[in-house]
Amino acid sequence: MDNTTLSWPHGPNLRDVSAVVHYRLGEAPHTLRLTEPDRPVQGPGLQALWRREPHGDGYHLWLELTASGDAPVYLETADVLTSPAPDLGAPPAAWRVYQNGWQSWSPAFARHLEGTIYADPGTPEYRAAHQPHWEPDYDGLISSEWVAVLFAPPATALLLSFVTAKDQLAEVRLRADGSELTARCHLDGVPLAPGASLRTETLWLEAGPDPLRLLEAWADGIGREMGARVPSFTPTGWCTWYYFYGENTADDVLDNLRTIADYRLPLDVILIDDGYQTAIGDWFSINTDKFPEGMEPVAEAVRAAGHRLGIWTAPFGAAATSQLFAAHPDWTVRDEAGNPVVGWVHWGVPCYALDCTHPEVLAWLEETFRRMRREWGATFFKIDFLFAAARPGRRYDPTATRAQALRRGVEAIRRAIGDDAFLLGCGAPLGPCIGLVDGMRIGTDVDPNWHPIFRYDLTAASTENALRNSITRAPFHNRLWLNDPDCLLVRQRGPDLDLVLNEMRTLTAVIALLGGLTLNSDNLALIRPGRLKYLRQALPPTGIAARPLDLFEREMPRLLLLPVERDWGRWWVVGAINWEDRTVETTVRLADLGLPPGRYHVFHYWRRRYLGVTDDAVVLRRHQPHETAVLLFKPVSDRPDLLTTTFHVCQGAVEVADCRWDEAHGLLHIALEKAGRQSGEVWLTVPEPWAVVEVRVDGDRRPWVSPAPGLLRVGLTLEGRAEVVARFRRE
Ligand code: 9PG
Repeated sequence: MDNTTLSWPHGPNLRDVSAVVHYRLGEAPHTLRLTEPDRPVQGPGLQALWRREPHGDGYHLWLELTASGDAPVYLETADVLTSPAPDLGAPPAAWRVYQNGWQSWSPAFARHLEGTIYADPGTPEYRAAHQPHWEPDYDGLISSEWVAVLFAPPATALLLSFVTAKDQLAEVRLRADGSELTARCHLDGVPLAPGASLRTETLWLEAGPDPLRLLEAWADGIGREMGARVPSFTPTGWCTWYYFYGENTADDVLDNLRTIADYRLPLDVILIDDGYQTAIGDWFSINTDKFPEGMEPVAEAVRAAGHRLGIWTAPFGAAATSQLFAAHPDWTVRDEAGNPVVGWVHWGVPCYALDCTHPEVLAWLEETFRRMRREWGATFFKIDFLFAAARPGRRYDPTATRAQALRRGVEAIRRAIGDDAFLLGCGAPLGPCIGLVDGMRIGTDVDPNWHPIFRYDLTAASTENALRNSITRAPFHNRLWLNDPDCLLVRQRGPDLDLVLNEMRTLTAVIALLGGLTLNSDNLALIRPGRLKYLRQALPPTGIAARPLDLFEREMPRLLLLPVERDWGRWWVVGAINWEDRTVETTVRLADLGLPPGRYHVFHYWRRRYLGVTDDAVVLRRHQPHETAVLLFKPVSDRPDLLTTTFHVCQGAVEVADCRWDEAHGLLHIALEKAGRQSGEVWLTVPEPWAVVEVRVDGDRRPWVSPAPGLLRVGLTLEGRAEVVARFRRE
């Protein structure tokens, strides 16, 4: 093997691999190309070393750069790998490329190089928010942030991924015509002083037959390298945004707080989202039309009711109309002409990007968050529009990259809130936040509509867009942080919600199967109480994400699998999603699920229907538009056993504390445990020669029904704990 080929025993091969550094010395642009690892190459004023180490079955690659002259060099980009597209045994047109978006709301999915749903709205706003490296040569370029997986069916996959992300933004670029594959670190023109050295982020290159496993391995790897924070407890809560959209008053919050108590809803965090402040940046200037007595009494009530107080901010912005900007016009990132750089336009108001390399900005950030914790008792912080801190421009510290500037800002917030507060990133560039945030929004906003009002923008608020990213980024959960799929809406259809029952159940099911943060955002004070049963079926989160099995087959994955294993049993919960606007027939095969061969009971959760036993496949003849069929697969047992409960979408994963079979006495003991109050059913399978004698709930005999031979069902109201004991005899 010569130095410019990277290969794996069973393929693929990367030929003509080199590394390239673009930099300036004075005004003159220079390009340095390296074709051999571990041999220094000298350019005008810059020495470069391309490093390669074996890692797993693959490689780690990075560059070490040293300013070797007597003047600083200005570093633009460092390609730790560039080559023609590799030979994956199939032409690029047949490939699926996992394309990860830049920030929380940016699209992520395994893009089909031909016939894709990907659309680039091409507007300046879209570029500012989603295309951090946009340049005029973007046509025909696929750019993926930090990680890409190239997959040629049936079984050739190549992972190109950065396993460090603190110092430089990094992307994998692929030309759709196959002419170029590049893994690039962005150095943003920072100066390297004479004698100084710098290293790029580390690229991990790996190949294998299973692209989903490679993506999961990357998430494990970068999480480990960057010290990901993965709390063991997954937050639940209620958020003001998706009903009130900022118009909520203090009384609205207090009404919802009371309703949560009255209905005994197991929701912890009360998140006061956007709208309480008079302007972005003026976080202690409370809008007294909405909060007449300020934030304190509301905060006090939230805490007194035993909830965690959550506060939304967009900490790296200063509205053009804010007191903050008026007082500190010098705190913003500047463009070449010296004008403040707009981070984003917030509901019509331009917000300038704060310069997080400025010591006064960092001190102000710390003071702001310390005060929120101290004065309001907030312990949950949703920090939004974080990409503003990484907007291109001039900064106080000219040696800081965009990634470093962003990270310094988030670090200041983490210092201020303490280690025990929950920090939720939103609108956040993903890589530099790893190790600092506890949770991360990984998709666009949910919305009362299924389809976005403006189609062809995969980041437009809509239930469909939010769910897509939550599914395609499911492998990040518990590896980079806890995923936040955005809020669950269960209110009845009407002027405030356009989701039909199947769509609302899909939102509920997917959020429940993905096991991440679970916040409701209805006006609970007005909701029809009957709708709360859906919310309860998603609570609490399991903490574990289902795997999107067909991630690399479909741009909108349809198949989620959550394996559950307890010492008293093992089962699989499947979410089969119909994204089509029409009824389809769907076949779910055991082989596609990777289940061990055997016979399985199948339960159709939302329809509360037992589908019988299969050793092969389940066919859903009328899989309705936007319906998620939640199917339970439970191995057939030769003695009475628990089939399922209807208290949670994951069917036993959270509410069944124990399940014991006492063969000698023919007794099945089931201990149920769940916060709140909820009615539901427990379903049991009763194989021959057993027959049920009686069922008791907390000692009292209960009626039961047999919906099919060999099956029985008992209804009960679960308040905290219940014990179900069924007695059987041999016939
Ligand atoms: C508050 C909201 C909520 C929501 C966040 C974020 O104009 N835009 O492109 C745009 C994108 C996202 C967005 C608002 C506007 O939503 O995701 O949960 O906190 O801010 O303003």
